[in-house]
Amino acid sequence: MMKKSLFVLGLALCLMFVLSACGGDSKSGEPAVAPTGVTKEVTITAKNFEFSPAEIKVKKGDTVKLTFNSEEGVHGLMIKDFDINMDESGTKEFVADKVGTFDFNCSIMCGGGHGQMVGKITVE
Ligand SMILES: [Cu+2]
Repeated sequence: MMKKSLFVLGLALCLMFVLSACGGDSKSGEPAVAPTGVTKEVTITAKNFEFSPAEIKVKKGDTVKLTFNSEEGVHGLMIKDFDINMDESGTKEFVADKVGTFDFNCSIMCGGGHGQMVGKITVE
């Protein structure tokens, strides 16, 4: 009985992965925004349990040079829509090639406040 429910759980998890992968692919059909050549430097600091700043704004086409600092606790930074997933402090660049408001999250299960660690990046 126990074994069977584990198997079903595993199957459900696999399906979720497959489905989310497909969801990502369907987005690649959107027209890409050409890079403007402008680089915007943004620093996001993580503490228990918040990001600072929790909202950032850039212009479409900007190259975002993102520096992530985990100052208190163990946190990561994930911006799913721009393929950013940093599990430690560091710097990464991406082009803000789509307009909208996108969530960023903590990518490491850091404790009770993990679910509250949400921020927004607005590309306009
Ligand atoms: Cu977390």
